[in-house]
Amino acid sequence: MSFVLEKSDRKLAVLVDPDRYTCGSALHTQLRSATPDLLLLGGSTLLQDNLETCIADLRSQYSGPIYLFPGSQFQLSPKADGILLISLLSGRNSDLIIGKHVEAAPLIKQYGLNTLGCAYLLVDGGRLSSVQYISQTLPIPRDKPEIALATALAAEQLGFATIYLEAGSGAKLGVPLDMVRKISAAVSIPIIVGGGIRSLEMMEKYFHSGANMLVIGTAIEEDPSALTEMLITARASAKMSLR
Ligand code: 1GP
Repeated sequence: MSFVLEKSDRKLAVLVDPDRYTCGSALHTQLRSATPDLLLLGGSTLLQDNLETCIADLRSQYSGPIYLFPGSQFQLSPKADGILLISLLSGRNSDLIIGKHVEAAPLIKQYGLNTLGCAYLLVDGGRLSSVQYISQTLPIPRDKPEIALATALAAEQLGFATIYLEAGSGAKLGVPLDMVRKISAAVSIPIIVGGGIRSLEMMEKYFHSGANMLVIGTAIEEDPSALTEMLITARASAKMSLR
């Protein structure tokens, strides 16, 4: 099952970190009645070899697409529907812009995974993030929307399918709204925003600023029942955007 994101969409993806996921947990139960548009699976590190167990467990409850969101080339599986193929375009670590992708490409092809090419822009989220530490790259400063905008324009010109504005999991401060607004207005490819999104109000503001999909991990990990209200907010924002 492939996943498509359009510029008119207002979707919600839930990020599941395999290291922090327990089979049959509250989130597993919650997914039976609350169906996000996409499940993303991955993390900056992978301490346990349980990727496939997680996919099987999630799939028993969830009928939507499950995409890998890999922190490394070790987080690949033929059991997923696809892969969010991120290129860390805000950094200058060539391995994470194209190197790892070349290493993984034959396996992705062999596994028959759907791919969604994504320019990944790390933005300062007010604290040192795992992505920043592991990738050894500098995030885009919060008060420099022009750098984020120029990088987003380059991503569009290079032919990326989507742009992911990432403040880092557990960010103190999410991606600035003004940055989302400026980029969304300037590019015609869809925008994904994630990192530090914890409230319905914040979700609404991001959607209103032009985000096409929000990725939420920590808040749902801490309280899986929050997913129901978050989905209602996403669906309401989708209806508003169509008006
Ligand atoms: C991280 O954007 C995601 O890649 C999710 O962040 O865990 O803060 O929701 P949170």
